[in-house]
Amino acid sequence: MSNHTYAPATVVVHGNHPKNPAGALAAPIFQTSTFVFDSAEQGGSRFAGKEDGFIYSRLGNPTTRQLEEKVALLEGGEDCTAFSSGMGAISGTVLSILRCGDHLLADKTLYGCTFALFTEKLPQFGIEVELIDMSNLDEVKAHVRPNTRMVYFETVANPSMKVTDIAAVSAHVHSVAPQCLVTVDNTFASPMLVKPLSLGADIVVHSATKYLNGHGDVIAGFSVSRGDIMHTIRMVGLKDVTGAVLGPQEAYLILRGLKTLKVRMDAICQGAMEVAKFLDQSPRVQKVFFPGLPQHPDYEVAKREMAQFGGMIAFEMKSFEEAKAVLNAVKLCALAVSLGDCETLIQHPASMTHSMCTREEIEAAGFSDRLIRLSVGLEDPADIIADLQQAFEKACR
Ligand code: LCS
Repeated sequence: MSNHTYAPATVVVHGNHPKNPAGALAAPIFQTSTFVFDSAEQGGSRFAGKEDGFIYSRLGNPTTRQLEEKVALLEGGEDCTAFSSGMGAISGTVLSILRCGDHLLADKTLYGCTFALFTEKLPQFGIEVELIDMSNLDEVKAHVRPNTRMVYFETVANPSMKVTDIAAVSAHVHSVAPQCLVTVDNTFASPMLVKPLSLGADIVVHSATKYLNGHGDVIAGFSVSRGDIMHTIRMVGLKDVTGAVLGPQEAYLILRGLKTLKVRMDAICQGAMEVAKFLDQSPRVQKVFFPGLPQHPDYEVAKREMAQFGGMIAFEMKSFEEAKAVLNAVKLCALAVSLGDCETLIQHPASMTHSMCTREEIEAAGFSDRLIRLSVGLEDPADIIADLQQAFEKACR
């Protein structure tokens, strides 16, 4: 039994078997900003990194630490740093690594705020940002340069559902630019479906607001990587640059939510497949973007690299007006941004999550103002389908 490796369904429940004070089964919430030292020498040693132990909750907290260790295990990384949002994790990660004069090669389809950070803010720091289609390996080969310090993309891109071949991109990037860190936003897939580090990526970032917490009541993020990279991200990106620290209450809620990640993802993926098939055969829908449908351009990559196809679906109506009318006609689906919750959420990327992008940027990212995005929840799929059906009938006359 000693070499036995636990399956993901077990890891989400047990993590690395922390022994809680007083034998508590659930993680205690260490609601404290600071930690009392036994002596001046001990305080000095902790600051000098010569002695393990907590100092101040911006640098680490036992509840948050238990969560970080569980997420590191789930993603197969040496260490993890928790942040108070996904954007905290992304900005903390890139600003820890990139310097003036570096080249960042990123996919052109990204969550809207990541897109804004990369295209508006990073260039102000002298970082050269280039956007390409990362799912096209020839484009990757043509654009990686000796000074490319980071390659960045989303496992399943928000909102076009493009799937990038993590293994192929990582292998090529490392062969021509060994110092380059391949960074993957694994929010849409979660470690239940893909482990980017095991496919060759260097850093994984997450909005834990989504599937990892899973209950729509927390904003949080993670960065996961090797120990040395993580040390830099924690001591620079978290401690000094963003200060975007996750509080212990939120850490507790995510520890609780994570316990059901495997069963939630299984049910959500199964439901999403049924909903995608319904959308695919609906005469009201022009095009369905779901990597689990064989006509999806990245179906083969998704089959190879993903355990299941995920819970996110996008679909295009015939006009912007029809898309808007559908959003106003749904009754069960909640008209809200975010994703990965128990409730099915529906939103309009062009005017909501990606409203900071110009029409040209939206087109380049592979979608339009006719696109609706659906985060399939845990309801009975037949009820989600019935809701969409009645909304189509009302909206498309
Ligand atoms: N990465 C991805 C892929 C995301 O979709 C989001 C948020 C973030 C990072 C940022 O995470 P946050 O700071 O919000 O925790 N995506 C959202 C979305 O599609 N709708 O609302 C938020």
